[in-house]
Amino acid sequence: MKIMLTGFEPFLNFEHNPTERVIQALHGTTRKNVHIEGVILPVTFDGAREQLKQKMEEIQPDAIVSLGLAAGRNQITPERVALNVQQSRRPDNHGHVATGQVIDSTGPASLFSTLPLNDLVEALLTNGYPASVSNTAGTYVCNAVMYEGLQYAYDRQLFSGFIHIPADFELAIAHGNLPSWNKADLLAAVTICLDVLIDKMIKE
Ligand code: PCA
Repeated sequence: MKIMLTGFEPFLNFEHNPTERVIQALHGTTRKNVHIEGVILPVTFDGAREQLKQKMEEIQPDAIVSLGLAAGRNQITPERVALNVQQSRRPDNHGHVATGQVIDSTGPASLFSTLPLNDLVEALLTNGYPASVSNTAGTYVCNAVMYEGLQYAYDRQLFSGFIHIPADFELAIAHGNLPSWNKADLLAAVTICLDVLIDKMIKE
């Protein structure tokens, strides 16, 4: 079995994206016979969804886990819901500003994550990591990627969803006022989430 694990390139004034480093560490690894395929997506509304679609077709994953930086959050936050809308005053990496367009005019208004959200949070807390389910993934590029992944997953009845992670120390120092974790703990927390998911996949 395969999990497609996606992260993002840097965006806005963040000089790197901690999700990229997590993906680099986990790409190509195997846990309990489940292979992790890492993919780094561009932070552009159209490009990210297009590349996700291409990679899903190419990899044919059994589950999709997407990661994004939520600068300002101090916990690992699995997201509950993706909205069928793009809206942000902050430009994407192509300078595009979204003003409330739907992502898919034929799609539902929202899609719920199919990841085992409560199990993820419980496992993180048990291991001493602050975590909670988030009820909004925003309406920037992360939400669009989550929506696209869920459309693919609903058709095929797969586990799919999005997990936001906090900034790392370097970003916090550069920014001056952000909650942050060290890189090893960000990686360990994502690995815990993958292990919870893998156990569910094996049982199914
Ligand atoms: N976080 C942004 C986009 C890329 C990322 O890592 C978001 O939360 O939408």
